[in-house]
Amino acid sequence: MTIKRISIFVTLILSSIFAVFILHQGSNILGTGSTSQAQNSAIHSCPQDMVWIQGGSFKMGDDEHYIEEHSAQDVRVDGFCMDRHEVTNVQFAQFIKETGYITVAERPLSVEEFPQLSEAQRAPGSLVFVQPLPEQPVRELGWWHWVRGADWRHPEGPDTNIEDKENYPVVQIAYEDAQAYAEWAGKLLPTEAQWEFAAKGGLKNATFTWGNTYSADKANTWQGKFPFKNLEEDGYYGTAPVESFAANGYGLYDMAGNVWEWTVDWYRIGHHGKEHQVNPTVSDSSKSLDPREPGIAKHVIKGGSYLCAKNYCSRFRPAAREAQAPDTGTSHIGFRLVSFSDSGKG
Ligand SMILES: [Ca+2]
Ligand SMILES: [Ca+2]
Repeated sequence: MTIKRISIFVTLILSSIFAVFILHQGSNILGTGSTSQAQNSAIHSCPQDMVWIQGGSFKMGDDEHYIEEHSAQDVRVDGFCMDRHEVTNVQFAQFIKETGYITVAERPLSVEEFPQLSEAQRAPGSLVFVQPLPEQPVRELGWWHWVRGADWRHPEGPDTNIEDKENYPVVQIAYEDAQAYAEWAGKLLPTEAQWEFAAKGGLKNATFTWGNTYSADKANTWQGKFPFKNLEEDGYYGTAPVESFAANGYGLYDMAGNVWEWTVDWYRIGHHGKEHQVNPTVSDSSKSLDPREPGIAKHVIKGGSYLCAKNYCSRFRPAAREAQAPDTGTSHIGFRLVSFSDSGKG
């Protein structure tokens, strides 16, 4: 395992330090309804399975939750098309079929870069969530296991597969894998601002994509005490097929939970400096700073996943964010794309 790939452990350990979850009340619906959204998508000729997100001003970030979301800033984004759902296994398989692309998790570590490691230690693999037994003492983040042979076709390890999971979100995707797919599809990874604006679905001052009250019926998250007890009240232990839960006000599915989603933005704590910007983004990797691992530039991921519980990593909110090293895919990170034209592949 590389130092970078190890970084997820430290990231997730320290993220729990900020695990304070405060619900607040009050919301206003500002956005258009689903009918006008569909009309907008037609007017703007979004590619198949994408919806037009009419841009606008919004409050990016949240002053009432984790510190990395502070301070909320007034920003604006221009309109764009966005994938209605997370990129699925069947979509990713088409990309692989046409290009022969080999994902990061499928590649052995290079001898040149890691001469100190044995051939076995350089074998391809990725990080997989393994639920500890209730009676089993477990250190923080001890539920993440490096598994040889884990990749997008074998999300939990070599003995698993994606048979009959065509419409599940693809996982074990490193940042460059998502970028390669985007290039093939003629689309782009979203900025954090685009993603967050879209996730809100037109709701102003709402905690979640659907309102202010948590509900297991609204998104694929984790109910019960993480990591020991998954009550599956939402019907899913792990990932769910895309569009298993209701869309938000913009017609986008799983903008909360299911799998985390990559953005192009480099990660910093907070939103300082974005005030009144149009289409803000952090595009300079040298500006990336995760205080928990200051030597590693990381991208922002959004939306939380099926592993996010109210007692741990409650980041199934539009404003929530986390840092992820570009070379590290896991069993709960995927992506979706944006576009500014109708030329992208469906
Ligand atoms: Ca679940
Ligand atoms: Ca998601």
